[in-house]
Amino acid sequence: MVDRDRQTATVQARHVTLGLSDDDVLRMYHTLALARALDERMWVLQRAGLVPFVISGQGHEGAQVGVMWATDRARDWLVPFYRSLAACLAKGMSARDLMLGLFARAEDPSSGGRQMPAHWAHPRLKILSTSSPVGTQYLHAVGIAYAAKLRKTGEVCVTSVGEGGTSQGDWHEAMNFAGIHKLPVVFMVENNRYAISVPQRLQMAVDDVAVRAAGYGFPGVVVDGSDVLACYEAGREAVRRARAGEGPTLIEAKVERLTAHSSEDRQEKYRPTADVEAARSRDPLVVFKHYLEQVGLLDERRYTEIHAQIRAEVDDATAYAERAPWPDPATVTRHVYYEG
Ligand SMILES: Cc1ncc(C[n+]2csc(CCOP(=O)(O)OP(=O)(O)O)c2C)c(N)n1
Repeated sequence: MVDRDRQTATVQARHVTLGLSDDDVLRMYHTLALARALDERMWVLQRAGLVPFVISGQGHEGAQVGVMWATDRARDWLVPFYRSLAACLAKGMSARDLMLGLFARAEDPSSGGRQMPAHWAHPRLKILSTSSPVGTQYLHAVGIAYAAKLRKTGEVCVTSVGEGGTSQGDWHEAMNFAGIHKLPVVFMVENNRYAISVPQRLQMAVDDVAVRAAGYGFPGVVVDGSDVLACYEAGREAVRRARAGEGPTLIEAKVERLTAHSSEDRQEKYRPTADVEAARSRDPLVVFKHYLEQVGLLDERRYTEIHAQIRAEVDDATAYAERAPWPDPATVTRHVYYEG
């Protein structure tokens, strides 16, 4: 009993030591679990033929929520990529916002239903629209961070990419420029070891993407992406450095891709079953749930309550988006061709 109490106290010290309240970690859990539930619903909708395409953030939620929690979510910027569903939720997008994008409805804040699903954006929440070529978001983020520095706004910009995207020239250019100018940007790499079917060893000759940061003159850290608190801690230090004018940090979160690359992919064709099963044991949602249980913040009653709430939120978002009006075909060229 004494040992158990001691163990509980040590574990509890973790989020408290990090300066997070009980309410903070419960809200973080809610965000992770909501992201997962929305993502799972999206697959069901796709398989039912109601939406065209899904690309998943399952397995990446811990890294995204951890790092986003370390930002000033009203003041700072996010330049997401297609797996950033949980980061967008953490930044303030709603379940309805995300579903409206999937159903390509006029009210979709990302693009008014004009972009592919998972091209998240929300101008009012300072979430920038993304392009489809992987890695380009790093350049956009650097542009925002450069503007913030010139204008002395104190804003920080967070962006993220998969490890495969770090092979792109854009990625290296962004890293170089940000290092030279000590820009207030937090670079994340969500390393799930696969770029569609290509394993990491065929994408790069190093084990950790993070080591490359040294070549651009700023720190790179590796963090366990299944541990939301470790990601928060890394994010907090990166945001502190950025805000203090010390420049960028590269956070490489080792995450798992719990699904196929997208709804167009069958990972059984190239990924050993044992690998997929091992990935499940590093599911950030399960790891975080276990932590909250250990510190006495989550019991069966509260778990049921949270998940019932989430279920209702996902049902509402689905029904709302499905009923929402389509964009007017007469506006199909808006934001595509000059209209002046
Ligand atoms: C420049 C470019 N090349 C190829 C593609 C096709 N593509 C889309 S996602 C992807 C894999 C990217 O892998 P990674 O960056 O590791 O991210 P992950 O999907 O694993 O999260 C590829 C090759 C693209 N969108 N853009």
